Amino acid sequence: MFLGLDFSTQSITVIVIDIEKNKVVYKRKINFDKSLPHYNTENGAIYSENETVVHSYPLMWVESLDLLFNIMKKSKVCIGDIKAISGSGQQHGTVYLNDTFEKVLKTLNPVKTLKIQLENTFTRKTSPIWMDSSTTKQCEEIRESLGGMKETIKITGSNTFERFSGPQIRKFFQNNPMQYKDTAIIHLVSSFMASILIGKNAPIDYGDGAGMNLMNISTKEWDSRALEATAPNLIDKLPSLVNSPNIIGNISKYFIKKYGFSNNCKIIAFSGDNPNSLIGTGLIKKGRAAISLGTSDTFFSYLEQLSLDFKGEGHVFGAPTGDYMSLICFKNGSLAREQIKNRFNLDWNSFSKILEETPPGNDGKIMLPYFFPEIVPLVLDPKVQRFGFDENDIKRSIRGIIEAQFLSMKLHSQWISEKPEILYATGSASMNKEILQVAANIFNTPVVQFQITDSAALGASLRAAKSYLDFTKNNIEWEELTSQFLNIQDKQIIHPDEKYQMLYDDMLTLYQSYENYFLRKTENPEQERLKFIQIYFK
Ligand code: XUL
Repeated sequence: MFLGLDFSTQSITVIVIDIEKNKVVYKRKINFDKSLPHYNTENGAIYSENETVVHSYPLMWVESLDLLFNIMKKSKVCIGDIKAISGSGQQHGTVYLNDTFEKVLKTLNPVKTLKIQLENTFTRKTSPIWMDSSTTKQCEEIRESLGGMKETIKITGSNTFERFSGPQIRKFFQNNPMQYKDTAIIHLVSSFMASILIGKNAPIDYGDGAGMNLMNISTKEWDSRALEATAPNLIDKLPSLVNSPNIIGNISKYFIKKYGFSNNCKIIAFSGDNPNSLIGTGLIKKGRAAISLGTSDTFFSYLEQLSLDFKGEGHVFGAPTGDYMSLICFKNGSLAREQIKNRFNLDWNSFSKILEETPPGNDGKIMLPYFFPEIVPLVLDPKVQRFGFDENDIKRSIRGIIEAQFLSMKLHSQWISEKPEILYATGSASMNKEILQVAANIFNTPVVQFQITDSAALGASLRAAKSYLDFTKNNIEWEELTSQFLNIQDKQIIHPDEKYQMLYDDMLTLYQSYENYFLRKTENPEQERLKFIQIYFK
């Protein structure tokens, strides 16, 4: 049996797989807001008055791990049979620790909680997370020092982004120089949680390391120019980098004594939620891409070759297979869909029903869905834009937001040269067939609906299995392993409706014009919209 953990924005999930039975034998999720209400988080985050600043509590993630394993201990799962564990963390978030952290980890007492023992090891009580967009100044400074956007992309695989760890670390160094000085080590969410499991500082893997603007995307080493541009003495405060399949240690005594894990249970490097989801959705071959409809919506694909987006919107990360992956992150995902659902007091069923009843192309009504600051395209001052309808129009609002989300995704993924032949859908909204039908029509590509929505946790468990099997010389191919858990049935494939192909191609151009109009102050495309209505709706 192999265990996968996912520390996501809103919850922690555990999945245990049995690879002899090809089955998920245990799954459990803990929602931070509900189960750990004393942290007072909203969807797992703390928002400050300045809405660009979004943090969370690393101590809450620590506490959730004890809570989860306590629940699991009472289940039927035989914890002692788990051979290896890997994990996943929301990407980019940074955890700042003092020099007692590692000492405390090495001497953890199983009679006490992790929370009590670790609460004094932080130099910063809260961690900036991926939703934070408060580092525009630092992004500009780092980009400048690296010689501009193109050089930055060439070196780190991405332009500087507000949520990326490097700019966040720079902001902390500038605003809190003393606390920065007192920081002995800076972890990512993934390497922080892995450290707790192995009882010492864990390395960062190439998948999550690429989301920092600090790792050289070609050599996969810390890049001295990027480090220097970010903060002084940073090299002394960063963990080492490792290949994602590496075994980074055995589970620490705390977990053996407290929960009954085996002495030999191996820990495989943790990675970001997106690299884990790449495996959890079976994206291990050219032509496979996924849309993950979670708190954020992401579009990601396996890449056989390193290819970069010199327009600066997309990212390239290391893939757990040793290759690369592309990723584009849209912040107005589930939380934006929920804004519409809640505004009209709907449940998801009635939301879907209305979506199904409205015409593709939305009678030529367009929405730009910037409920929150957006990452792609960059919108720091959010405002929802509606063209041809108003906010009380329930039908137009529902179709408007879903079409906008997928049109934007298609528009901003055009730089990826390895074109998707099939899209795999994951995340909570992927349960909704009507939403996926819109995606299939806009991309003009079949969309596969997965029953497993927790692809990051599943991916982590599969990564644990693969590394362990390779380590014990029972080598297995990725395709063989993943296909056992992802057997796709015909009824789960949603095919594009050919009759809307031209309509959506034209609507993509129209959507782009509206984006340019709003963001780049180009000419008002109202005439173009009226022409579109004339062609398709008159
Ligand atoms: C990816 C990103 C998000 C987080 C949280 O770049 O910012 O997808 O990983 O899911």
